[in-house]
Amino acid sequence: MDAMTVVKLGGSVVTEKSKPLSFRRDVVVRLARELKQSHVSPLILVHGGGSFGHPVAQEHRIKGGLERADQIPGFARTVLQMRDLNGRIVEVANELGVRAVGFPGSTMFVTEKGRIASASLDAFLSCLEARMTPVTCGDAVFDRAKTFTILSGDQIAVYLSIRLKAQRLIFLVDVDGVYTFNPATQERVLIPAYHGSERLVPLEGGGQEDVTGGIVGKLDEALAAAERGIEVYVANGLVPGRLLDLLSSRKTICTRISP
Ligand code: IP8
Repeated sequence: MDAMTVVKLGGSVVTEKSKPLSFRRDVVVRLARELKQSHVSPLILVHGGGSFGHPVAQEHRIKGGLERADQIPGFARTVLQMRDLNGRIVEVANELGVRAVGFPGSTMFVTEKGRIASASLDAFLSCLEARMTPVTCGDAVFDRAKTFTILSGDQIAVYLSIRLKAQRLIFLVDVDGVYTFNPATQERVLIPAYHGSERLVPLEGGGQEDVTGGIVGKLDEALAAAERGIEVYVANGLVPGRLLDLLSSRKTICTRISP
């Protein structure tokens, strides 16, 4: 198999985070078009929860695990809503000519204390071998210690990138990349390269309702991939052309994560 590309579509890109269950169809159409135009293959897509995942997960305190039986319908609802979002993304991708097949995270991953402990990748790998594009997502999943929890799409994207020896991992978010402070002006500055020690400005959309840690969680995960030699980028998925630039190895506005 040729060098693998993994693209994580942030929840703040594929949904409007402030409005419950609001799918950004127009954005997903454009991103699918850029994917198609790039001819990149093999390709894995991972997406986040946005307004389909985080509010319901927070309402039922799914991340902390099973404490009371009345959380169970909330767990099931989170899984259902993520399937709904996954289905919509897969549908749009196919409309635009990307041969995508959905594998929601809850169907593949079991965690232990929130970290991936096992992955059933048989069908997922068959999908790649058939030159199709598997689309998975952050999800409510079963957990060996807590019964259930929330697994972020970021952790999944890094796990798959490392396990399948991806060449590139691109995180699409709703800002231009990673920002730090300029202490002199107190202004935020986009950093072209993040090495793990810079002081960050948390800017990714929403923030508080994000049950999986927002930009800081993302960067912790991303560094683990970069440390294994994978090219890792954080770029704005809401600006047309940035994804296509990265996929075409063209210079673009983004942050490269490198240890
Ligand atoms: O948005 C979390 O995935 P993320 C998914 O990638 C849920 O952190 C269900 C909240």
